Amino acid sequence: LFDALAPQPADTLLSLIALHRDDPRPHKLDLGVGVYRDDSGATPVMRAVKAAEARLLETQSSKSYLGPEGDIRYAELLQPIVFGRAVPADTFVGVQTPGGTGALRLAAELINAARKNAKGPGAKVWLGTPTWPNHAPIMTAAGLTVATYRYYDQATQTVLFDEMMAALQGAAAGDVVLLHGCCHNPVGADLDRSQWRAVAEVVAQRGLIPLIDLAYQGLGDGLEEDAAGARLVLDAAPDALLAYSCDKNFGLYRERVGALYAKGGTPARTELMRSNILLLARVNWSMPPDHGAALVRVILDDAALTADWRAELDGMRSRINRVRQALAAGDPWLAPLGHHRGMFSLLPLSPDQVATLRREHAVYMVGSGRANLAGLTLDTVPQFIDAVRAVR
Ligand code: PLP
Ligand code: TYF
Repeated sequence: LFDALAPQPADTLLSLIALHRDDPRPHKLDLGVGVYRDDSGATPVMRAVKAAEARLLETQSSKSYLGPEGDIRYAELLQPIVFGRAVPADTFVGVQTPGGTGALRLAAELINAARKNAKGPGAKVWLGTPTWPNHAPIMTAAGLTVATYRYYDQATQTVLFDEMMAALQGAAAGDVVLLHGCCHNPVGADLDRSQWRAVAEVVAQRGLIPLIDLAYQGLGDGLEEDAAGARLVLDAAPDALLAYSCDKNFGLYRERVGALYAKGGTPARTELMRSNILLLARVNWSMPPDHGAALVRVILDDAALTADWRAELDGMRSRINRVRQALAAGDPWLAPLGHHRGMFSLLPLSPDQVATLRREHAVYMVGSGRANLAGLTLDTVPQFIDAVRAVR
């Protein structure tokens, strides 16, 4: 049977981890996989997470099953951070998921379940390109059809907002539009406030369903600022989905901490979404892994731990933005990076140039030209600028 399988390429982002690890050159720079790094190149466990782990070890009295929705209090405590307020239980469903990836998959399967019953066309998922390489495979694995528009021009480093709007204006009612909430991966360029307003308007007018991927809240301009665009769209759309990840802003990566929020236009529809989300969670993972979400719950349930988490997150964001400004000031070619936010920027480099950077300069970036700027420090910025100048 299994001889019939088609060979599949490895995940190019995750393969970079091993390539960098096995490079003996001491001056090597890792701008590959999207994890935060501090000034010493480490991806530390956050202080509040360590404290919450100690508390959990002391106080957790059972590891008995929860349910397909996971830790309910966790999903409730995240609401003010994501939405700016507690959202009404009769029109919002929130469940814990294995990472933002699990939330995306669950969202896609919910859409597909509805699409199959509706028996019409529709429920095409619109992706702006380039996007996170897992987006399209997750959507198609769940049975959905993907359509694309150009979001960003790599050569000129500009957001192609007119092309995006044209695509959304041409989309059919019931089509899904996947939006990066903030800190676009891989390009780094987000929509500004007036562009978010225009997207919210067209989503409402055309009856589109937003699927917002919010995986880097707090790493751009701040927790509130980074959710502002998503909130505009959520307010405008009667039905919407939001796939959330705590893996970057709580530094929990391998613990796999996410949430899916679904907004239904009516209580009846919301209840349908809820029961289907729970069924789909059950057939995929039964219930999500507990530990990481329990840590987030412990932190958000405690004012002092929350304050410390926010302070450390502020420090992480400031560090990334200092590196950005140093790059932007260090070479006119890198000036657009000053306007980008989050860990990533997509540089106008060819795969050959990226390969040369790796081979001759020990600079590890994704072949697309994506750089994780958290892999730099103010001390290594000049080394990076010199290497990039050498291959240009
Ligand atoms: N969405 C985007 C844009 C991402 O970059 C990531 C990164 O991993 C995810 C979703 C998934 O996050 P998680 O690691 O929580 O599954
Ligand atoms: O884009 C990145 O680097 C992060 C991490 O299959 C990641 O989002 C990359 C690939 C993957 C899972 C996470």
